[in-house]
Amino acid sequence: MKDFRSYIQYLRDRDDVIDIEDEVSPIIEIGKIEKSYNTKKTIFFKKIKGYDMQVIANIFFKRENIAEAIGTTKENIKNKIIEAVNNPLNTVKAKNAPVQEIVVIEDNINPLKFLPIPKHYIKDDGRYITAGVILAKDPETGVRNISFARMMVNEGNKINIMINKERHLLRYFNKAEKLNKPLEVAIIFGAHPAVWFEGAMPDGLVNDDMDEMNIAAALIGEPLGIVKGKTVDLEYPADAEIVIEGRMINNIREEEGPFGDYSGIYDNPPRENPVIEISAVVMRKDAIYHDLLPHTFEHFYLGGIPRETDLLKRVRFAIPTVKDIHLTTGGCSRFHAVVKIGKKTESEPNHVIFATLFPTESARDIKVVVVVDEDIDIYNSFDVEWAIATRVQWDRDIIVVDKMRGLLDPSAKSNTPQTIIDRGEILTSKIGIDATIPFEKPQWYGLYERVGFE
Ligand SMILES: Cc1cc2nc3c(=O)[nH]c(=O)nc-3n(C[C@H](O)[C@H](O)[C@H](O)COP(=O)(O)O)c2cc1C
Ligand SMILES: [Mn+2]
Repeated sequence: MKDFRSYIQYLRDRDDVIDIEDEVSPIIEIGKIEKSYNTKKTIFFKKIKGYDMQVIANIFFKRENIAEAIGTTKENIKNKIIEAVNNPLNTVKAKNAPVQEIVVIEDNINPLKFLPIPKHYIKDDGRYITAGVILAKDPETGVRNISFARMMVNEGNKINIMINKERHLLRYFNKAEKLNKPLEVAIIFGAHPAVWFEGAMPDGLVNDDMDEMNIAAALIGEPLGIVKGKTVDLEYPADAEIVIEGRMINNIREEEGPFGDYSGIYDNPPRENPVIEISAVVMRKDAIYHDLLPHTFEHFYLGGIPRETDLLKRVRFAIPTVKDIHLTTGGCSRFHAVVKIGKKTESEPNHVIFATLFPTESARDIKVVVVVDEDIDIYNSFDVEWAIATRVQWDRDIIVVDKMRGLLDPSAKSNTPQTIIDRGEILTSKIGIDATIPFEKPQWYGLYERVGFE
């Protein structure tokens, strides 16, 4: 896979793409159609009302698509990510830069004039960029970060960006503010899908001193071709579709939200968030706009698979008999973890529960950990529930832990009304379920024997 376009062609060749020929409005209509193909197809919108530009969405609607974008199989995806993090590659100056075929630099650029940025859900605060990834450099070290954040685009050249406290991007911006310098950013659409996926890597899996462009190159499997920005000191993928160049302005915060978010609820109440001032928009002549509908399986996989990888690495380090971890889509790939172990001693399930809940960015929102034996398919919710039904006694097989840190779950409690607004300490309780067969009475084993034909 060479770039974004060859990836789309690859999806087309195996009939993973549906073309929408009818004219579609970027306001609400587009989101409704995206929702209807949630787990089914990549969607190519050919005619967008009021725009010349076409739109693609839902490219990662199944796990295989992510695996193939980074040159591996669904089964090996976590190993491939760990390998890339441990063995970054590099970037090189590209020979040509299709992304800069068109360059728009003007006063008060309004991207809504040419980019069909959607309003997805009815109560969203406005029109949001959801699939652009943000490239920035650490103002002190120059290390490059790629990340996702929702960005609301108003008329004019200002964008409101929502960044949580744990984010590398916010650390960079805080450093820049201390140095009295704006933080330059490049918002990238339609780079190689491995670059897109890398943008979803959370703190802990990737540390803020690791260069994420080099990790993206390792996921692609070859050096990543880059070109220097027209108005910023940043080099972005030369084969991308569109890039918005700009800077995060010091000491300004503006109200943003509500926004229909990851967990399928509106992120409310509105909060004060940083502002990006746009300095240029560059694009291909026939650029395709890339969109993502929040609270779809694509969103879950992007958020969940890097976190599963981080958790697997950490939990297996503590308890080597751990085989795999799944963050289930029913729990938005964030709230419910299922861990498969090849249990050797009776203490392991409880150790696994505590190790999985160890409070890192990847574990922060987990509320349920189910530990199962090796015969259970952790990607099959029927099988997991069957293990719970036939192997759990609720008076002995659960652990409840109170006063842990949460964030995305609306039922989590805040200490004060202000903590909801400033995203301070939001508390949640968590449960661990040991759904493994107990060792204590070996003579019971016959009780747990599965039916079969051999
Ligand atoms: C589609 C998508 C949208 C996201 N939106 C936001 C967001 O609006 N704000 C935020 O803080 N994190 C958001 N995240 C999570 C982080 O951006 C993501 O974990 C990222 O890797 C963190 O990057 P950083 O720590 O390098 O800044 C989003 C993730 C995905 C996949
Ligand atoms: Mn990062």
